[in-house]
Order: sequence, then structure tokens, then C-alpha cells
Amino acid sequence: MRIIFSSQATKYASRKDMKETACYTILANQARGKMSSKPRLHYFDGRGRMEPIRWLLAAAGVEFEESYMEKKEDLTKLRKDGSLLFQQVPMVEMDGMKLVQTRAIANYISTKYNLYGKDLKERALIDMYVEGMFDLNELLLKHGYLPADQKEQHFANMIDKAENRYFPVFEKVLKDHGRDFLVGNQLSRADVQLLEIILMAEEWKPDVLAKFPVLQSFKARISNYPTIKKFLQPGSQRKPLVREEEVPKVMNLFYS
Ligand code: P9H
Repeated sequence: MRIIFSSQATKYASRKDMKETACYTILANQARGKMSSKPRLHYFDGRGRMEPIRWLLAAAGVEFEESYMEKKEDLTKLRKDGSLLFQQVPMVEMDGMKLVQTRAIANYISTKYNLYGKDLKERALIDMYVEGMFDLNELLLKHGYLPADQKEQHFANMIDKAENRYFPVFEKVLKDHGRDFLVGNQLSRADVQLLEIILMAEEWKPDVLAKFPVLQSFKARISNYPTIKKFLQPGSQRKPLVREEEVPKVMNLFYS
């Protein structure tokens, strides 16, 4: 049984160690075998809460597959076969796990693919920034699903928060350190998620960056980052803004 997996094995004193290592490596390999398969995303064919996950995998250059829920039964099936820890999607199958909770999934992917800074201090900064971004993302995401009578008030609040709470922070951070990336000297999830919410905000108010010249150059720079540029190309797995007529179908998936 050829089990030599990594050079380490040769260093071990006794056959016992080797055997143990072998077993371990086989298990690891089987898991890795499982690991090598592409992540599979379980959600509906739209942005919703899965879009930040698609952005992070794309930015990391990781190919992924998607299973779209088209009807209520598709969600029920996932629930029945115990695939959803909290009976909710998004769910991502990767590395032998069925990950749920958007932020938990984003943390795992960002850590695995080195999008989380070089040390604990950078990680703390990144976490503060992306949690703020998730809060704005929630406002931008929900707007498309709101009933008409709630849109006007929600729109005013959403744009106010973008222009007067969140974007000023990221404009100042980039201006003060003058570096290409929000944190450190390499792309992190903070850059990916900031570009995502900038493009979402511009869909609702095209000149939302008018007062933010540094964010305008950031947007151009990160949009040209090879893996992100590819994701912004037509035909990628990036989902379009939800169309009003699609909303009932999505809501029926979860609430009928
Ligand atoms: N903390 C769809 C479009 C826009 C915004 C939200 C939902 C929450 C996480 C069934 N999942 C409408 O509300 C559908 C979550 C996950 C969790 C779900 C149920 C949602 C939506 C689908 N709802 O961050 O992952 O709310 O599975 O029984 O709760 S997404």
C-alpha cells in the first residue's frame, strides 16, 4: 500500500509512527479529496445573503458550483436531510462541511484563502470594517425586497447612512494611510466587501461617491484586481440586482 504522502513520513522513528501518520494522512487526504471538490453554494438564483460569499470566493480565485432553490420543496428537502443547522440558507458545502450563517461562511473562506490580514491586529481592523459594511449591505440588500409604501423612507435612511456614516470612514482610512488596500499591503475581505457595497449603493444612487474622491480611485483600482475584474465581467457567477417582479417568487420560497 503506497502511502507516502508527504516527505514528513520518512522522518519517523518507528513503523508505528509511520503507520499512524499514514492513517492520518489518508484521512486528511480523504478529507482533502473531499476538500479538493469545488465549494457548492445552496441558495436561490439571486444575490440575497449569498452574494458576499460569491464575491469572496471569486476574489480568492476559487471556482464554485451553485444549487438553486426554485420552489419551497427544495428548501424543505434541505431541511429534511439535516443540511441546514438553523433551517436557513445560505448554506455552503466545502471541505466536508455544510456551513451556514453568512458571516461564519465568510470568516471561514477569508481565513482559508488568506483574505484576513497578516496578524491579529489587522484581523481586528478588518472585522470592524466588514461588520460595518455588513450593516450597510443589509440596508442596500433589503431595499429591493420592500413593499412600495416603505421604499421612500428606507431609501432616504439607506443613502444617509452610506454618505454620512460608512463611506466617510473608509474615505478617511484610505486617505490617511495612502496605501492601495484598506488594511495592510495585500487584498483582504475588507477591500472585496467595500467594493461590493459601493457598487450596490451606486445602483440606487449613481453619484453616491461624488463627495468621496479617494473611494472613487479605490473602486477603479480594486475593480481591476485580476480575480475581481473577471467576476465583474458579464457571464460571471455574480448575480444581478433583483427585479421587482422576481420578489414574490423569492418570498414564497421562504414565507408561503
Ligand atoms: N443570520 C432574501 C433576500 C434578501 C434578504 C434576505 C433566510 C440569516 C445568515 C427561512 N435566511 C427572506 O428573508 C429570505 C436567513 C439567514 C442568517 C431563510 C427561515 C432571506 C433574504 C433566507 N429564511 O446570515 O445566514 O435569513 O432561510 O425559516 O428563516 S435569505
